[in-house]
Amino acid sequence: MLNLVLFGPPGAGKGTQSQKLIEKYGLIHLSTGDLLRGEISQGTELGLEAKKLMDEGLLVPDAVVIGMISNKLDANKTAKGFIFDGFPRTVAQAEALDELLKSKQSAISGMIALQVNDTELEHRLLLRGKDSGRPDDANPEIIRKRVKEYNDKTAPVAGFYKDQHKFTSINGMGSIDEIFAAIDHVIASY
Ligand code: B4P
Repeated sequence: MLNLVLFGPPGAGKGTQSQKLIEKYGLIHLSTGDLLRGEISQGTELGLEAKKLMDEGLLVPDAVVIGMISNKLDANKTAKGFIFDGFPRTVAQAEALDELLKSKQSAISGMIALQVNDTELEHRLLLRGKDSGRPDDANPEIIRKRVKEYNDKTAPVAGFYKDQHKFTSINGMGSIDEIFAAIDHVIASY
């Protein structure tokens, strides 16, 4: 199985590159951001709780996202592999993912990190906020809070995969196709 973790700060292009990877490799896309927004749009209790945190630029509790991913893995037992987009976002989530995959005789193939500077991140997210309707994209203060959450809680997840020799970093600035070519090159090395 090809199991990829796409990593990077908010707006780094994880969702954008995931779409291209799905087309090429036929993997199942698991975006915890999309799953949470799905819960919000259905008005579930989980969605109502998550919305308060997401609108403020904060992470939702580990147990919530780990439960969602576990359900999705169970629902896709015959998949060729998965793209984990926006998950794991804490070391506790990374440990839980390893355990979940191990129980299915599988493992992460590698983490690919997209490096983008803070000015470009803010620019991309504010641009998307103009028509996405996402409250967390509309306000520079919330965007900065999301980047801070990333630096405080998510950046250490890179170390978890470095220790397993599964970490590769690429330049996330440039055209979408250039970045995809760099990701593809990494996948070819697995
Ligand atoms: P996510 O939905 O994961 O979103 P993201 O980090 O904002 O975006 P991504 O990196 O996917 O950027 P995209 O490709 O869309 O998270 C939202 C929130 O959900 C979090 O803040 C948190 O509250 C919660 N959450 C999600 N997962 C969680 C977890 N595991 N644990 C706890 N909480 C969790 O690109 C952004 C923009 O840039 C787009 O407009 C795109 O068109 C543009 N773009 C992309 N590539 C470009 C390029 N090369 N050049 C120019 N623009 C580009």
